[in-house]
Amino acid sequence: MSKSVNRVKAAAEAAGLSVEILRMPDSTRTAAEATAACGCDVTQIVKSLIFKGGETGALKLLLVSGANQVDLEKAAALVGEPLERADLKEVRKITGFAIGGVSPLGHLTPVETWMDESLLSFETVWAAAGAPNAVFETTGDALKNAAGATVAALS
Ligand code: 5CA
Repeated sequence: MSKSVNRVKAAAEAAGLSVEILRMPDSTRTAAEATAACGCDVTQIVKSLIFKGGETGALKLLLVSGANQVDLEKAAALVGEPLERADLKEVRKITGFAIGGVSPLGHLTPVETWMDESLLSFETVWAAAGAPNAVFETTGDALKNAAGATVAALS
């Protein structure tokens, strides 16, 4: 396993979350690709989107369903500052993951994390595990706890 996938595994274990990380034969880089590879509904895919605070420059992780877009006004109100997309290099530097493999867990530097409430409504969800073909299945509630995420209406 790659270093970044191992980091996800270790972070899950440290948080008491038992996961099996699957390396898929096909790409899981996008929500659509992950849907096909996991054989689930696109709503069950967890998008791990990194934004940057317009005032503090701090990165924020927003977890939303593969079927939803982040509502930037709602998210900014919750976070307390305007948000913009973080650039690729910064995502890599802070999380240690490349776009398409950004996991909700195991970042090099802790990132404040928010989860859209819709992710709690599915029996299970699928999240990226540190590489563009690595995923794990869990429940929304377990993911929220392991990621230390604050649940809110983000979409
Ligand atoms: N592995 C899948 C889900 S299991 C995954 O990572 N999906 S994702 O939605 O969380 O990550 C892909 C997202 O990265 C896209 O939704 C897109 O918003 C973002 N992205 C793609 N290219 C760039 C880019 N050049 N800069 C910043 N973000 C990007």
